[in-house]
Amino acid sequence: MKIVLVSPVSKAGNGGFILGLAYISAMLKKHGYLEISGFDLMYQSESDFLEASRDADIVGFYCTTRTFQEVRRLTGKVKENNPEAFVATGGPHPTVVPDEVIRVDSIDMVCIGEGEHTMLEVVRRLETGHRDLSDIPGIVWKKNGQPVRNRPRPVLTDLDSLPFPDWDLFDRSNYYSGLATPIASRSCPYACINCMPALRKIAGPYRRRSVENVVAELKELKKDYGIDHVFFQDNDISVSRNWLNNLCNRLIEEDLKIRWHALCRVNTLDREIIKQMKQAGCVHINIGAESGSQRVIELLNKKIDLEKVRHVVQWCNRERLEVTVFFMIGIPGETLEEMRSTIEFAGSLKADDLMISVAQPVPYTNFEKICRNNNWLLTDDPDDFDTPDRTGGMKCWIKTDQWGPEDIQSIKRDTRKILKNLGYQEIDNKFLFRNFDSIIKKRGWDHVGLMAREEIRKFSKSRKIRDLLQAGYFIAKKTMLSL
Ligand code: B12
Ligand code: SF4
Repeated sequence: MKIVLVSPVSKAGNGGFILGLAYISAMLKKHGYLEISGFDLMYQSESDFLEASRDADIVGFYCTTRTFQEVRRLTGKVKENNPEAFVATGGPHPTVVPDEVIRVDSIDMVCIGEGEHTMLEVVRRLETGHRDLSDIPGIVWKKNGQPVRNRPRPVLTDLDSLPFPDWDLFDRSNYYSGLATPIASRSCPYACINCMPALRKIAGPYRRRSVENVVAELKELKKDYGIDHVFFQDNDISVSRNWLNNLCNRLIEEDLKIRWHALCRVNTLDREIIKQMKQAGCVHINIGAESGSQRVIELLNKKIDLEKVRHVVQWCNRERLEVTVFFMIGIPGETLEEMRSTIEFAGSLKADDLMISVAQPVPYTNFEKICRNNNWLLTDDPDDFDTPDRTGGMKCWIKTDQWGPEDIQSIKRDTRKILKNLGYQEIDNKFLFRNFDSIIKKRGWDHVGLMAREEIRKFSKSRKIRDLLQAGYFIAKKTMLSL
């Protein structure tokens, strides 16, 4: 069976190694299906992909809400060239709205949720020459042109039973060399309104791999790919302090000399675990504070304490562990005064960098529901979200009774002024670095040089003028900050 797996690009561009497809590829290869090629259209050309699909038996698309229009267009092209190809889709968008996705003429099947076992069963069936998929759980497919929804697939409870992702699926030279992006868990047990229930629908209930399984993957990455830097893709690596503690202990014992980054929630962190993370090779954590007002944190159902955010930043500074803190403004129910207090709180922290974004009404979240019920949404097109405005920042897409996009724009202008006065420097109109020196002190110049080199390499591979211009801008900013 010739199988092509592809990730299309959205208007705003994509990033990162597509883990979902790499997991599917690993499962298929484990069972003897070796003729698999992967295309990440952020870096690989559409014509090469279409050429490879010409004689493919199966073409599988990774699809997010933002890439759905591209998936629609490209599935059409695949069928035009190769009407016999079986076109499957999966990922966040098909999982949330399978019935909408299956309506596309050129799509034969939608996978709901995890795809490793589903895809294996589908490939095995198609190999026999039969196209009746009635008994395969977790899909919506077309029987004589009509959509049929099969029974749901039970969620995978033992993540350790999966093979490690296929790191050779995409041309690795397109991503940061020496860096890998594994994931130790799926989903998240919390229920913040800006994220849930969409995430639970997409990723299922929270599950994680065993420490031993994660360590085994890291060892393999080091041995087979020379990886010395890992960025965990988990929504939150610190859900269980105990698990994190065990991971750190094992990494210290193994002395793998792998530096790592991770996203954490502050509620489970303390001084001891931060110290241990540093000893275990952790160089950077991202934490979400979201607001400088405890009342707004309650509105978000974030379940953290603002004072804890301050402590975590202090502990990280003491351990020389880089820390980025995420904030949002423009939350339904928030006052303009509270947005200003967020800026003040952010500025008062001694974090290495801050990311202050405009909250976005992501589809199928409670946040979106509140806005919809109050008629506060200014767009119905999710493609608008996160799309940079003329200044490169994010736009506000809601108008409540108290404030709207103009007010947010004016707060954004004030934010830049306030933080720049406090010594923050801006990069890519997004991140505000308190003091780039602090990062250099914590990591060393070689890292900054590496970041710039990798950026040039990554963008120079792209054939799009827009990407090259963006790269020029990005590199200039980075260089300015590092000199
Ligand atoms: C890591 C991550 C990233 C990484 C890497 C993304 C990537 N392309 O892999 C980075 C940081 C780059 C990133 C960026 C973005 N992300 Co993101 N990201 C995640 C995160 C935390 C984990 C994804 C993951 O790797 N999961 C593990 C793998 C194994 O699961 P999976 O990808 O879902 O794949 C499985 C199934 O979906 C299915 N499947 C997937 N593809 C296919 C294809 C076929 C044919 C089949 C049969 C099955 C199948 O099988 C896979 C294996 O079980 C998720 C949240 C989550 N799920 O926990 C958000 C998430 C996917 N991201 C999201 C968003 C919005 C974005 C951004 C748009 C954010 C932004 N503002 O720029 C960008 C877009 C980038 C892109 N390429 O799409 C949303 C998507 C929402 C939606 N409805 O589309 C999510 C769900 C988060 C959320 N809170 O809503 N992201
Ligand atoms: S915002 Fe983060 S902590 Fe909250 S539910 Fe989503 S992933 Fe979990």
